[in-house]
Amino acid sequence: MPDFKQAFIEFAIERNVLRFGEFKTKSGRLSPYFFNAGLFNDGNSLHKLGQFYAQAILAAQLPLDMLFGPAYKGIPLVSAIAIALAEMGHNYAFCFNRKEIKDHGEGGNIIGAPLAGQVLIVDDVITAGTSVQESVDLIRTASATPCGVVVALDRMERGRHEKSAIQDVEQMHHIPVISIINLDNIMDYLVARGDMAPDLLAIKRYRAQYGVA
Ligand code: OMP
Repeated sequence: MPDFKQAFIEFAIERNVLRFGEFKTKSGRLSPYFFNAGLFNDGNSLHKLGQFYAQAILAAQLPLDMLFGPAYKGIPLVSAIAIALAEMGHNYAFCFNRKEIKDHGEGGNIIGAPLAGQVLIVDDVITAGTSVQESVDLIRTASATPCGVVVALDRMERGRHEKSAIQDVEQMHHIPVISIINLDNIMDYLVARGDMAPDLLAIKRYRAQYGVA
């Protein structure tokens, strides 16, 4: 596993973002682990988080003009990522949407740079893949082109059908999904640690039910 992935897992555990136990996911699955990106909730954490995303984005070498962060969770994410990319010498425009319709002032539901060219969507986690559609629609409505999705964690689970949620997104929208880490990386980490066998076993069981290869 590349060093930055291991460092990211350790960082997420240290911040209580990645936890093991019993949790219910948005799609109703009972999961033995959960990744709560909202707990990267201080300046240092957000700074580091942006840097990890930026590394994953640069490593993927996507044809990219700008970044889009869907409200609400995508808003601090896209801001932190844009700053981290700029620190690394890549100054991209970014924007985010508002959920409420606004009919006065500047109007519109996009704040920041106008959506144009190849747009990378920023999100936290993909489980069953239900939340990407809205962003793709917003980008296409503005005559821009979604060029990919970047998430912190790919849980490597089935979507609505037999395929993985990520395969669904890739095939429906013809865009790649990249992640800082995936479930394989978390399992490799648990194996290497050796002191979390019950959690590893629970994840293996969960994966047999909901996972994809
Ligand atoms: P899907 O829209 O089903 O792909 O689920 C993704 C969303 O689930 C995320 O945006 C979170 O709101 C939430 N989630 C997590 O944040 N972390 C997890 O580990 C699992 C979930 C989830 O509920 O599936």
